[in-house]
Amino acid sequence: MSKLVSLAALAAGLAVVPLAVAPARAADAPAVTTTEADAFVARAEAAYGKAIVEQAQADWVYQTYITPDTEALTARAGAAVTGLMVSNAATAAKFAPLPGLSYDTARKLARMRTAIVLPAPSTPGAAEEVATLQARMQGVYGKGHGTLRGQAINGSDIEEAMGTNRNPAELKEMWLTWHDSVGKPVKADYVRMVELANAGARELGYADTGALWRSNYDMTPEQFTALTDKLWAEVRPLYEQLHCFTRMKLNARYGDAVQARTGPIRADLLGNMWAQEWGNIYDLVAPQGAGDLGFDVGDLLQAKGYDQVRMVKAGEGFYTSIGLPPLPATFWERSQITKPRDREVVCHASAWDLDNKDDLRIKMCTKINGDDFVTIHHELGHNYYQRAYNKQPALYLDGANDGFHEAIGDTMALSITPEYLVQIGLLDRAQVPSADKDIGLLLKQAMDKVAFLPFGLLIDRWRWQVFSGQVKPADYNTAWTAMRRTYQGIVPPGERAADAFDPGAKYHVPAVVPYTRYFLARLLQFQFYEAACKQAGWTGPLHRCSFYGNKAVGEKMNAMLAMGASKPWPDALEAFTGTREMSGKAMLRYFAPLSQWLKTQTRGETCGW
Ligand code: X8Z
Ligand code: ZN
Repeated sequence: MSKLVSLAALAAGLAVVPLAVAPARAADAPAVTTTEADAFVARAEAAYGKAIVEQAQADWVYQTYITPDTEALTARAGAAVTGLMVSNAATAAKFAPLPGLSYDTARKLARMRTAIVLPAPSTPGAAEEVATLQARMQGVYGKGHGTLRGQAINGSDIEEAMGTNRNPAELKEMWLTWHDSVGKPVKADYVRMVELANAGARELGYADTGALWRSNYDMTPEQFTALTDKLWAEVRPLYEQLHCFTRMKLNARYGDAVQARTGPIRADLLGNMWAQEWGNIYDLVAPQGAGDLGFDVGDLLQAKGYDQVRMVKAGEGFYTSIGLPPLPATFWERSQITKPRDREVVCHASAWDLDNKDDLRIKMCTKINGDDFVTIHHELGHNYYQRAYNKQPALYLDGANDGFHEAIGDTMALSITPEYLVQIGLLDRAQVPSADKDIGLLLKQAMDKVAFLPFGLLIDRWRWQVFSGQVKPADYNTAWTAMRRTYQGIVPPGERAADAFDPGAKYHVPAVVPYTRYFLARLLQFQFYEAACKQAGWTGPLHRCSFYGNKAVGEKMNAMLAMGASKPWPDALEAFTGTREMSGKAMLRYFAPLSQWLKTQTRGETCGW
């Protein structure tokens, strides 16, 4: 046997060499053993577990108290994690092709390479620069304002106002001022971030950062792109029906001068700053008779005197009803549930586990409305996932894939049926909509769930092209606007300046959070929900099913969650649903009656755009 060369120096991050993806070992490559691989993984994993806790602590303080100092602290912690991950990834690539590796060592080596969101090249200072750019962009977003009737309005208030305001001139003002004041200022930082991240991704053997992101799904990046194409093709016809119907109703409400009967929809009329979910304008599209649901969750919460903490308690109540333990006392002491009045924070909702054990928290600027009631369930889904896998080793402290992580809370929220609202005392039994209101209930859900699909897809489609260089900085905004039109069939409410950077006005772009996860989650949540309802023995219309209180479902769900990222995601999917395929079919089954109905409603319309 040839001389064995220890890779300890590499593992410690002292040397990083550019590598091809999973390179075949050259004949003259230094010999390494599986024992060394095991030892490297153990060391790397311990260092990683420690670094992510330090980063989470710094980032929590930053996001709940934005100052120049906390920005510097989080950037420093972020740079340390990036440096460590990039160096580990480079070393992992050397070990990866070694024959005879144990299952876990091989999987952890692979994860060390693929589970990096924002890489940096190994040049001195690069990790610091990337982390600084990310923190600064996120801060600009967090502190962002638009205007309404000429008055400054902050991010969480403008988000709410976009849902309730029905004045086209004011909606346009809010849309344009938000996009101009939040998006535009981060463009230069974004361009630089792309440059550095790509240099980092290339050192690791990936074509660009987009390919790196697509590599984290237990398949090749090309297979993943094809999978998202397949999924979108399944659900796209349903989206087009909903678009057609909604446009018809907006035209009837606002007239041709504001919204034409054909072509794309004006982006600010859909009840959401990004036109990503349209449930807030349900009142504008509700069908006569069948459409009056007789209640609104936000109104119910207000009427019963709920405050924000009580809303979160109700969310926790769903999880405990299916047999999961209550949240720890520290959750209530340490979470940010309402917007602090005396400092700048990142209001965009998120869920945290500060110690990778049980220091679970959410960070929200909760409003007492139906949207945030759903968001609470969404965030707690992250927390219960984190808790379920907290016995896993550090490199498996993650969802089966990122779409799973985003889908769990939404699966629970699909159980917020009228009957469930009666059970928790929010709705009177006499107010439960009768079966002839089913179309209305489905349409309300579709306005949120179906409307979201192309948005969930296009953010990363745009970023994939940006990272690959197919879209150059000078064309960032025109490409974005073109994709918004192609996928969603929407247009900005006014001219966009040459230096506009509209993608920067959506949280996940400046914060550099991949977004395809939400597209996957939109489909997965219907797979999980359908499976849960089946396990619960539900035989009625799917959208009326609530698995509230069902401990068997809770146990089976938690078993899937407890796997963390230890197995390829099809194993986790199979454990709960019995299938290994992600699919849009469950969602289509849920909305099948609505799809039929939309067809009759839009007969004679020129659908499409
Ligand atoms: O960002 C989120 C969560 C935090 S992971 C509130 N969501 C996406 C968004 O708001 O754009 C949930 C739905 C989609
Ligand atoms: Zn989430």
